[in-house]
Amino acid sequence: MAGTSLTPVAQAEDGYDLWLRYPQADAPRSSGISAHATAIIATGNSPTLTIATRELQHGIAGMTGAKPALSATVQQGALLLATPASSLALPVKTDGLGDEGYAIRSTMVDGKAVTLIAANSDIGLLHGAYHWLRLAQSGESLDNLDIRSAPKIGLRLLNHWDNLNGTVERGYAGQSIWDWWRLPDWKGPRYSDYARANASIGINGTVLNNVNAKADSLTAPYIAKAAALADVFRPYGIKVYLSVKWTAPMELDGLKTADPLDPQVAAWWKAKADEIYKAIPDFGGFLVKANSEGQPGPQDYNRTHADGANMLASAVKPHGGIVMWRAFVYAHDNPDDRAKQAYSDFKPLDGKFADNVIVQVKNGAIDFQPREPFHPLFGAMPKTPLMMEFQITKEYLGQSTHLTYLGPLFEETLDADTYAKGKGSTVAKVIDGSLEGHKLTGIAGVANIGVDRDWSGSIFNQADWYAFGRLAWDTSLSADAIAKEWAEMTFSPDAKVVQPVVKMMMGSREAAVDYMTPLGLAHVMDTGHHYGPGPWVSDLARPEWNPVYYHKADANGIGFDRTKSGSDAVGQYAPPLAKLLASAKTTPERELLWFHHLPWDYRLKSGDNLWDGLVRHYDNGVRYVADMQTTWASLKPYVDADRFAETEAFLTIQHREAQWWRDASIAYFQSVSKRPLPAGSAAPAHDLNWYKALKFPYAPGHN
Ligand code: BDP
Repeated sequence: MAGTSLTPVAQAEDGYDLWLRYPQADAPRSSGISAHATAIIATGNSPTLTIATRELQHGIAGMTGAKPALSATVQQGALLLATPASSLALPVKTDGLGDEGYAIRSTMVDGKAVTLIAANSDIGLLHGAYHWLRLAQSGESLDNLDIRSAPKIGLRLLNHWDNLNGTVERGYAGQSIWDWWRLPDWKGPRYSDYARANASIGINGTVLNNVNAKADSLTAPYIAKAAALADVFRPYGIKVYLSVKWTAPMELDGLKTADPLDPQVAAWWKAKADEIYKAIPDFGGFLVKANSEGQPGPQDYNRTHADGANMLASAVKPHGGIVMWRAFVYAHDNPDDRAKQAYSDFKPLDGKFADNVIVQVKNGAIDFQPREPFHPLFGAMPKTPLMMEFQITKEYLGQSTHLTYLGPLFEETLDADTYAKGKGSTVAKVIDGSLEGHKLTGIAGVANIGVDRDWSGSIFNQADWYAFGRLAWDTSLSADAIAKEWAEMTFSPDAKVVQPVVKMMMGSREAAVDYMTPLGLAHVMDTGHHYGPGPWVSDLARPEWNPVYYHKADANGIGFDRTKSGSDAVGQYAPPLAKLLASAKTTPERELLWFHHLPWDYRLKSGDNLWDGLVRHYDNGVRYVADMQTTWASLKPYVDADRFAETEAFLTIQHREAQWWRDASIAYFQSVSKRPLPAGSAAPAHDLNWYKALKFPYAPGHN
């Protein structure tokens, strides 16, 4: 947008509208939008089409001040939504668009110039409508459109770690949006607003309850509650799924065992699946956390994960359901490197899973750290569909207040090369099924949604939800392009706002890596709540719960040796990659200490020794946050007062906490390395004991 006289928005913005704000556009843009939406024509009739046309009318009315009429006949300049089932001769082929994709083209229909949104289904039309609105909101040209878009990944899901009592595990945006208590009778407006936001970015399913599941969610009253939500979500193209507790047959109906090979157990699950599908005919299926962090599972009966998954899979199979079986496992009695355990458990099961099972793998082998190398299971189970699990909620990345845009983290993992079938075997190709020809494909994001008015705990956290959805739809999008779209819709298409905002966002995750876990460090946060630093912690029951297990810092050096001389986790990667990672010199520096234990005077590419370089990373992280504060302050004239003030306050918190992370980490590592700080680096504000004494018994998100 050319405009130089952007006026601040007068009305208060509380973030509830997310990226679907549709504010009044300036004069040239608004008339451009009107010219391409003289009327809206939908050739068909369904709840989904009603949503699509209503959304278009609402959006266009917001941006132009005039609501386009619905019309039954094609007219010049109209927006026309049609499937091949309509009586019109469509000048656009819908082959290859699947059930959810769409085409948008500026074309002639019945002799009139129109913008045609074409799809094979009404859901495809809804997605197309949102795409058109995105263009309009971001100030893109609406002339000469010729767009085709279809998702490569089939299941694009949110995972809610929401508990039946309304709390959200690792949730930093308030209580759960599911009002289980008053469901199914009361279905508040949040539910359709939630579905609308998800549909606008292509998310097509949601797992309603925590992976640390209660059996109660499978009782009749709770099935009815889930069914009520499914009814709201259905016209938006969103299915519901449930997390299940392995021992539910014992807890709910007194079975003596939960052994997956016991016929009574299998019969129980079959009857339960039948009951669920009666209430929710398009129910998606089950998500399972088994034999992990104290959850029961088939291994308790000396059965494998495949035995367990396949038994559940056969229960949902007649209904077209699927099972998502999580690979997030590590056992207290296994002395092996925690980063190796999921691979060791699952790799031997490749080829043993039923065809409606998909194994859900976290992006990294430990646990959603600020940075982790991609999980070695990607590319290592060619016969098994694998789905990605990202964490959108920022358990380890500043929780609700830090501005740490996750787009670059998602992109880095999706673009990582597994070398499974030679160069270019990216993680994205593993999960979209193209590498091994799998049809069942998926990606999940642990939701960052709660009842906070702004849904996600901060305005900028909304960008992480947005980026997850956009990348799930199209893994080839760049984090940068997504940030730009988001900023245009969330604030304004004016480059004066967009450029600095995108710049802040794009470096923000790297800054958090710098002030929390530079150079490949991981898992150095304080216990339980995972809020703030605790690299000194060494007294927890299980070795792999302790930060000292992960950084292994001592007087000589720091880092986890995962090469042959250490745990040989490197050997779990494909040979060409394993070879690179075997040597510190050919390991990307950003993952250095993840794979190598190195002396403090190891020389980094910058010329600094490891100790000095480490300290400089901490300093850089803090400095980046200070720079974001300066940038944000300069945007005051262009951002509405409420959203400006919130972000300003949160950046102040982030700066204080970045400094705390830096100071506490340096105080601790210096107590071990006994080295002086490099020139220009300030001493921590307090001594180590001061940091160790900090306690946060009421930090949110912690069970
Ligand atoms: C960890 C969380 C824990 C989750 C677990 C999981 O700290 O709350 O239950 O992952 O993914 O990140 O199962």
